Amino acid sequence: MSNRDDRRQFLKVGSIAAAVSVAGNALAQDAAQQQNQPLPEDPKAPEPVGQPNAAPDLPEGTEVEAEMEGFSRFKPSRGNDPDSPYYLGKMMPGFRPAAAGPAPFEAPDLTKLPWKMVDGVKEFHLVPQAVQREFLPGYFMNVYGYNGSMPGPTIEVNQGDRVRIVVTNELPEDTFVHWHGFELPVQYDGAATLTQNPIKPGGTMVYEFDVHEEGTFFYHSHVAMQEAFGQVGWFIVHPRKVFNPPVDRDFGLIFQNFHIDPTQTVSDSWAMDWSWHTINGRSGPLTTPMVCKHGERVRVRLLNFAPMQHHPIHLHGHTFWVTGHEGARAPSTAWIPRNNSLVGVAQATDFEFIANNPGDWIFHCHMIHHMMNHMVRQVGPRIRENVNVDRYRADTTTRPAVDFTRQGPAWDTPGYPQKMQGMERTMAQMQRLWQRRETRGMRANYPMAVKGLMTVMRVLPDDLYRLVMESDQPVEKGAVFAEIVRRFGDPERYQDAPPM
Ligand SMILES: [Cu+2]
Repeated sequence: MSNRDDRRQFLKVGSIAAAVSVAGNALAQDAAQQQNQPLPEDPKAPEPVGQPNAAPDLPEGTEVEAEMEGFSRFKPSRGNDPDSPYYLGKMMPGFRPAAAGPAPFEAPDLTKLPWKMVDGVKEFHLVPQAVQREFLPGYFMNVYGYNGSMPGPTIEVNQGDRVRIVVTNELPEDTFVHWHGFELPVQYDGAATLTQNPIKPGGTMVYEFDVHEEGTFFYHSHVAMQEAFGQVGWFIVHPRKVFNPPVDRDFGLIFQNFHIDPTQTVSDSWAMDWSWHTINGRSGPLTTPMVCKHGERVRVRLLNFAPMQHHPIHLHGHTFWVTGHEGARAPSTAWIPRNNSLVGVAQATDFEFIANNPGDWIFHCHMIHHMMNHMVRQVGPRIRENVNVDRYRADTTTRPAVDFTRQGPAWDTPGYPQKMQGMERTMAQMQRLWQRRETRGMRANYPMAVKGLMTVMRVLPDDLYRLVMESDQPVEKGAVFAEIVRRFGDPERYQDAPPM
């Protein structure tokens, strides 16, 4: 039996389990045993990893089902009826029971702001300051942030908490902090001198309020130029009652744009054009992938904190539900299924989906100019001395040949205003990309694909998730990808990645 026939067999078993309301686990295990077949061989493919041939399975002791009304959490599927609550997995719960509380919020590449309980109040210390942020390996930019980070560290609280945020200004100029979206006493709104006096350099202000809301909020400076320099951070409020259906993962991504001229490290906030793009303060491929398990329910909260650019946000290989915005959780009757959703400036959107399609899926802004850095006319050959693009455009027959060996001066493709070839990276910079656990087993040339406002959602079968995220076993580049092709794709058409 081929790998695909095995899967069909498994999924058939899964649907019977759902139909007769039997806990799917025992049947799924039977299916896993049936699947224990030899794999097609590919001499170039990395060795099998994890538990080769492992079939998708429900975790031990779970009460959730593998399939509901024609929608499977283990394979791409739509469901039988758009009016069903389980169409496209709309109300399908994750593995994590609601009783376990909300899934911890995770913003890749950002830390959380610590707090201590003082007289029944959660007290945070927030320090606006000039910081250096490594956008790409070796590219350190001078930006504004909080507590050494840009964006600032995440404030994470529960609905009903009272919070006290002690803000001590280490910027060389006045600042204000606005708690975006909170219905709080006006004196703490941080709306510059409309509501308070400036926090002077070295000065401190205490903000204190009850949080009766729940949802996706953020804090930011209320000085426009400081916002353009990066002063923003998450302020996540978990609901008293876990949102239904519960999720297993709760990721957060802050999208920002900066105009930083070549050889400069400081953003030009006057520019109407933007040359550097960051997700949680990193540009692709330094954006750290989000990693989840096959079959989980995943939430991604996405904040657009660009000065003036909107972002059509696209996830490959899945269809997500838009379950809320920065205002509030939307009632499920208002959810919309999409695979691309526009997030405007200072808006946040919550996406939820069942990760039913294993693989490394790109998650990105679909604006062409945001898919790589320096997609602007101020950068590249056009502004270099004695270089005029028009001479290449005038006559295509005499256009100099492109040097695809990538050596010598002709390496700069004539006629292209940008360095379309990608960025040159040193071995140390490449190692920086691969040092992250989250990238283990991805294709060797994945960094060429992930640029600007791009990151990756990795959907890994349980055994591969444990291999990548929890074990110290070495994992060859491409091994996890190859294994997923073996199990879920067409191994006979497997393509090996050239080593970088
Ligand atoms: Cu964009």
